[in-house]
Amino acid sequence: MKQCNLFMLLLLATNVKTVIPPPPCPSSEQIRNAILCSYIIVRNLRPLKFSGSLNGSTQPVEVQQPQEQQQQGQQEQSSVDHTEVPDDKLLAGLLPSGLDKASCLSRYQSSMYRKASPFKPSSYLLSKLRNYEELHRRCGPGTQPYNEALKVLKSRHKSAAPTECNYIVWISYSGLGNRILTVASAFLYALLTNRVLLVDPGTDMTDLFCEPFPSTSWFLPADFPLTKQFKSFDQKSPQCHGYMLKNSLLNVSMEGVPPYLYLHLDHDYNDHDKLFFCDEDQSVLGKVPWLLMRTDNYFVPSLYLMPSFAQELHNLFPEKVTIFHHLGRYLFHPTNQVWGLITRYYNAYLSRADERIGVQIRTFEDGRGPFPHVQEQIQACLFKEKILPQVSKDDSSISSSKNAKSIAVLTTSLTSGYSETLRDMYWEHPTVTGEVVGFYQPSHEEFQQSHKKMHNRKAWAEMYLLSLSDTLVTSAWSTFGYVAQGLGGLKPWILYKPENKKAPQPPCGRAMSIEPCFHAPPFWDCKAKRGTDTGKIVPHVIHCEDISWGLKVIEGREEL
Ligand SMILES: Nc1nc2c(ncn2[C@@H]2O[C@H](COP(=O)(O)OP(=O)(O)OP(=O)(O)O)[C@@H](O)[C@H]2O)c(=O)[nH]1
Ligand SMILES: [Mg+2]
Repeated sequence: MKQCNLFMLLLLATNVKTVIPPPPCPSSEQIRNAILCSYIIVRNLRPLKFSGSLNGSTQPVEVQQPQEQQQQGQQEQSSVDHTEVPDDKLLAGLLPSGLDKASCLSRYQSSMYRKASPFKPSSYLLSKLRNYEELHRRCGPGTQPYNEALKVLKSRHKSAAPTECNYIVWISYSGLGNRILTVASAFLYALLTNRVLLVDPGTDMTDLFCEPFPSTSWFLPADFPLTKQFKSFDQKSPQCHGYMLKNSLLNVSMEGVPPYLYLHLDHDYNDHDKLFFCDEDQSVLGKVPWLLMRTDNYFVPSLYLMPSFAQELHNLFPEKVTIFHHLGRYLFHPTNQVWGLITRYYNAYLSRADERIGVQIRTFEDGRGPFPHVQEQIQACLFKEKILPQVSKDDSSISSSKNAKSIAVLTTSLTSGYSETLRDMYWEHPTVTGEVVGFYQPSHEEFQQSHKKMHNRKAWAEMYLLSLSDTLVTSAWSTFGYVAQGLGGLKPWILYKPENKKAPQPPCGRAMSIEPCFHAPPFWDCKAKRGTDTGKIVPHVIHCEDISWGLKVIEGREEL
């Protein structure tokens, strides 16, 4: 009980105004049946936006060609005006060679648009990725081990025979930013547990992303026997991991394991679902051939708190903050349609500027923007942090020379009002320093429309374009912004979430690291079997800047 009170105090001290009080603490004999003091946050009560197709009819589209020609193809002659084009197509060895160029131009052209990353992947990560590619080739769809594992899945026996290859199936779900972060989390989990990641294509995953692994597919085949059930899986499903634990249908000492389990790691998950993050439960999960995961969370920070994974994570990512940065650049290559959106926009509006500033504006207010307090906040941040030059009141005194430094500001937002106001300000008044500032916003979609192909293509293109900035400003709580900062390796200025329709003070603050925030982590000490503040266990996993109860990875000072 004391722990609960302590934790309650802690959360109150974090200035979270909209938490629902925790359930009463369980007595000690309830041990694994309850986890103390977890909180359902109000953000989690917002309606879910489901974007995946569950009719099982989507076919993987991209077929890998066996060997690429190493010569520079015609289509690689980009008009990008970069004098410093880094000749590092494989991103310091992160990308495998041998994938077809023409069917996925972005993969080997990204280095023409991005500055070389200041972070180098470790040689251990590179060898782990090459081994994973080999595993995926050996066990991927259509292979003998895959067909054998399917037989085990279909047998529906209570106790599954061990399979040569084990799988983690990612179920398509949630907004695009969330999907990118959760695929990366599931892939890291696959690396750590020697599983093969298969991606449910949903309605549009094949339209947005190229195949990342050579000579195989990461997309779940259309005839996968459980696809039609994805939609109905929930916390009450008999195959749900948390449900089985709650009803004592699964434990460490059990001889047999089921052929598949559904992992409910969605923001509304309960204390039993959260036991996924305990080593003891992982030892049971390790024996299950098929794991099907639905999540809208970047759950990597909590993997760091698990002794069984911590050392391996440290070996893979000696620079701890680079997990999503490296995995994101490795996995997510825009398809040619999306790459066209990115490169045409970049070449037309951004490439010639001396400096590129990305401003991502995402509001979580009721009603449509633009909101005056958000406009005020954006301007306050841009000027206070000297991200943009001030404008002069004296319109006649300063005129820009032809060779003045040019700044291109790329804004992304569902509404157009914010950037229009800024653009007008810089048209009507000169800057005090003589620089010229242009504002560009690729789209204003008004509201999320995840069922539309072009809407999602634009969202992906905009996240990518933001990641090409020199300086980045993002909005608190937004996974859209996290993707841009992670891919770009940029520590953004975060526009804090306004409360009560007032511009917050300060308006923004610098992120501690380029890693995304895990919005709904568990607060449970698996070993002591009691509630704990998981943001205080190790120096490199702490609470996020934008969500006080969230967790994120920072560099931290102490080594493992
Ligand atoms: N094109 C475009 N779409 C946006 C923008 N902001 C939000 N959206 C749409 O709304 C979705 C929001 O989901 P996410 O990508 O997860 O972004 P988020 O900011 O974390 O928003 P929530 O998940 O709803 O909390 C995006 O995927 C897009 O479909 C924007 O600036 N440009
Ligand atoms: Mg999101």
